[in-house]
Amino acid sequence: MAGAAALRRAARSAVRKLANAPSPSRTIVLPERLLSSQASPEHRPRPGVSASELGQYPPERIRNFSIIAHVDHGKSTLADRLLELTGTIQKGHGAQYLDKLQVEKERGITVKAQTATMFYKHTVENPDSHGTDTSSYLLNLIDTPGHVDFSYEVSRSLAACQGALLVVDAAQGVQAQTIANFYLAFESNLSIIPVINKIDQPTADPDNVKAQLKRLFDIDPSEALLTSAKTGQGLSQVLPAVIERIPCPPGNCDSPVRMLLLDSYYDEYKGVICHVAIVDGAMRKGDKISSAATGRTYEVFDVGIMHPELTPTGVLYTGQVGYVITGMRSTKEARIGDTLHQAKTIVEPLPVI
Ligand SMILES: Nc1nc2c(ncn2[C@@H]2O[C@H](COP(=O)(O)OP(=O)(O)OP(=O)(O)O)[C@@H](O)[C@H]2O)c(=O)[nH]1
Ligand SMILES: [Mg+2]
Repeated sequence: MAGAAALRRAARSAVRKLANAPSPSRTIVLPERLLSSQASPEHRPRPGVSASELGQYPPERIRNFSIIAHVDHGKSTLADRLLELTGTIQKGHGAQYLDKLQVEKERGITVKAQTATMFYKHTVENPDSHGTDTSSYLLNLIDTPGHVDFSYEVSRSLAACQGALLVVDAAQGVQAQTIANFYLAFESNLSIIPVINKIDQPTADPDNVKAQLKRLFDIDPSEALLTSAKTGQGLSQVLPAVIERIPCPPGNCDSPVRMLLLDSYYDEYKGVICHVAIVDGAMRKGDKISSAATGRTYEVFDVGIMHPELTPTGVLYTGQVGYVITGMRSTKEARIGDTLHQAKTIVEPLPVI
């Protein structure tokens, strides 16, 4: 059995090795044509979610989680099913919805992490009233690539999360990137929910996978969820587990705004779009924000959530993950891991990712 101290030592050493290894994700250059996303009708923006609606989700009602796994174990398919289950997308859209890039559609693999915000009603039994209580939650899901070349995408996604679904193919079992990604999540102190997927396959052996998870990661077999993202079996347990087992984001709602810049891309019409996680405070359209890395100041022209496309809200509150459009002219100004903060305010930069 891997004891907690031994596990932590192994995780540290694995994460150090990953950090020192030349990162192919930073050196691989994909042709521009393959990196473009095509806006199909279902990928076009939807009507906005109002600021007052978003204000109903304080940190206690928010969960931020990644889906991590070895390549092809079913992360993006599971993400699709969760988006369908919450009504964020319609059923029957075909290939993996969050694999938006041309290269992902052509090759059937994920190369870029994608965030999507979902609204979900969670019902629990109330022993006092002998009835049930239902509360609404805002869930931010980040689908990550499983291929080793893109592991940097996983590390930076985890920086915006408090938990992760560790998906393992029920027939293949634990593989190289299962181990590497488990260590990344473990070292980031995330709550890890094991999900044994593809249980519909004739060669599925969930008991063997449970034994592997126990032996390698000291995960209690009873914690594993058994799912088939293909048939839908077991999926109804996933979001209740996310709410019950993953902590809400920490952060101070009353402090000046401080946010982590997770990713950026250039849109022909809107300019630079930054993905951010709000750590403290709130950011509103019209606010002035500064970059801790460059010292430059920008005005917030648009802000919103990925629901699952750009959906303006006019504001993002503590613990929420979304996008911001400022006057940045080039993605070179948007440094991944930078702390963006309220202009003319001195803040402590967030830990480097
Ligand atoms: N039989 C079966 N096939 C599945 C299931 N979930 C996913 N698949 C299939 O497995 C293949 C890979 O699925 P993806 O969702 O793209 O896997 P992924 O983990 O996102 O892959 P990368 O992002 O490239 O690492 C696809 O052909 C899916 O249709 C499942 O529960 N059962
Ligand atoms: Mg994928």
